[in-house]
Order: sequence, then C-alpha cells, then structure tokens
Amino acid sequence: MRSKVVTIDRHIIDQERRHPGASGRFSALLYDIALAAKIISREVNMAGLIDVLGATGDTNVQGERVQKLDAFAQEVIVKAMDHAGHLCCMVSEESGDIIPIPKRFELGNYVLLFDPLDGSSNINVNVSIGTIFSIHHRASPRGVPGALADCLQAGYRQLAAGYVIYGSSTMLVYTTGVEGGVHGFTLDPSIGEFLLSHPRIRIPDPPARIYSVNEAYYARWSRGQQRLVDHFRGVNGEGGGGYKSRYIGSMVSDVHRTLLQGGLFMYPRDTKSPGGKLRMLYEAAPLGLVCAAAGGRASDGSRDVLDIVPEGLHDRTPLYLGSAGLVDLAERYLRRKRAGGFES
Ligand code: AHM
Ligand code: MG
Repeated sequence: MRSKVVTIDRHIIDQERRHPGASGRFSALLYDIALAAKIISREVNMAGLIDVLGATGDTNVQGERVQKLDAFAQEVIVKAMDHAGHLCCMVSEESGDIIPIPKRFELGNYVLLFDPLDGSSNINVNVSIGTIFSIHHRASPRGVPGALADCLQAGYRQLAAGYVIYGSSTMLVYTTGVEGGVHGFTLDPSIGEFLLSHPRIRIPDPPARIYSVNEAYYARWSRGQQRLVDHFRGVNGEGGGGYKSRYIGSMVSDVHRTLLQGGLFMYPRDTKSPGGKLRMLYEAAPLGLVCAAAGGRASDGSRDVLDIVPEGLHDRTPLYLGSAGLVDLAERYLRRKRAGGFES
C-alpha cells in the first residue's frame, strides 16, 4: 500500500498552491474534466451490458434512448464545462464549428479543446478507448465569446493537456508542462475517486524497443517511411532489427503504452491521407505535450508538433511520438532520400 492516498482534487489543489497568484479557476476546470471522465467511464463500462440487455431497438433498459457513446461523451463534457465560468468556448472532434458558451453563463479565460471518445470504433470489441483534452488561455481580451484566434494556438502554449483511458481500469493522465510533470490517476470505482497512482511519469530511458504503426499502409508510404520501418524490422539492408511491433489502433492506448514503456508511435502521411489522419488541436498537440513533459518528443516528421500553429480547427498532421531518440531517428529517415542504414 502507498503511504499516502492522494485524490486528484487534492493533487490539483497542491499544485495550485505552488502558484500563489492562481485564481482557482484553472483547478476547478481540471476538476470538472475529472468529473466528466467519471461519468463517461461509467457509461463506457456499461456499453457491453447495454447490448446484452437487449437494446434491440433504440432504447435501453430504463426506456431511455441509447446514444452513440461518442455523442454521449461529447454531451457530458459540454454540460460539465459550459456553465462554470471557466471557458470562453470549446472545440470538439464531434462539432464542425466552435462550441460557444450559452449566453446565460459567465464567460471565462480558457479554451477547452477535446476529442470526447477517440477510437470509438473499437468499443464493440472491448478495446480500450480514450478522451483527450487540451487547455489554452484565451488569446483575446476577456468578456467576449471565444473566437478562432483563441483556438488556433501552437501546442507549446497549452496550459494543460491530458487524456483519460478507459481500459482494464480507468486512468486520467495530465500535465501542466515540463515543470509540472506528468501525473497519472487511477479511478477507484468503489469510492468514485481518481487516486494518484503514477506520479511524475517519465518515459523510460533506455526505452522498450517497440514501434507502433498501421503496417497495412506500407505500400502507401514514402520511401523514407518504408525504410524506417524496414530498419525496425531489420530487413531490406536497413540494419537495426530487434524491435517488437505493437499497434492497438486506438491512439490513447498506443500512446499510454509508449509513455509507460517507451518506443515510437507513428501515424505517417500516406497517399490516401497526404496530411496524415490525426487532428492537431485535440489529438496530436495534447498527447505531444504529455509526451514532451515526460521527457519524450512529438514531431510531424520534420518539426516539433508543439511548434505548429494550426490554420483550421480540424487540421490534420502526420505524427511521430515517443522516446526522443526514436523520434529523432524517424526524422533522419524521413529526411533521407537514399538507402543506407542508421544506428539506433
Ligand atoms: P477517430 O478520431 O476517428 O477515432 O480516429 C483516430 C484513431 C486513433 O485512435 C488511431 O490511432 C487511428 O485512428 C487508427 O487509424 P487506422 O485504423 O487507420 O490505423
Ligand atoms: Mg479522434
């Protein structure tokens, strides 16, 4: 047993005490995210059961309409966050436009960007999925509704970012940047509290020799990308080898493993998705900040993902995320035009 039980609320308050000028708003915002995560977690855990209990039509056992879980998660987050006076607007993968704060509620200083349920196509096969969140300070003066310029900020400007993974247990992992570190909390469902289980997460160094990518797209990749993976496999004269491949296809799960064990997660550009698949604002940037704060790196293949200023709410990016040395290696391969091995 740990010598001290620390709830997420206690942890957030302790962190805030280190910033004497803090208003408490930011802590309350993180607290509300944790609350939404608990509600989503409950529903995700029930998802299989709802099917078993015969939601043959569109209603569940209580006679309520069964919603798609990603729509449910979206609604939970919006309802948990819109009325508390912390936010000036929100952005979600599930909404094309900015989600405004209803006029009847106070406007705040922060922007919340989120993917309510990433990897939700995995839910029917009981594979872990997740919620991803990113928080920025508004760029415009307070008192007016948030606008595009508040949302389209570079990742390094995030005040906090994190994810919730709904797996064999539910965990919330968040960071307020390199100085604050990365902390993981496991939900104890018997008391309904997130308890600090993984303080100050650092990506292991040396990392596990794991690469993670959807190899079915090999034929659609650039030569540099193909040779990088050849290197991990130790084939086609690229040297290297000795790696394991792990790809869940649920980004939060793949990134969570990468954070705890090390390795390289990739979603490269390819001929079908020339700009990559993953979204900058609520997938790549927040997970990139978590990774960087744990001692790793996140790149689009040539530059740091956290330096990129997006032009649209739903911009996509190629992504290479994980142990710094492996992200560097990926960049070297992608720059390289000709064959020849690299050491790793
Ligand atoms: P989504 O936002 O529509 O759920 O898509 C994102 C997911 C990620 O979780 C995962 O890394 C990726 O899509 C998997 O894509 P693919 O099936 O092409 O490998
Ligand atoms: Mg997503």
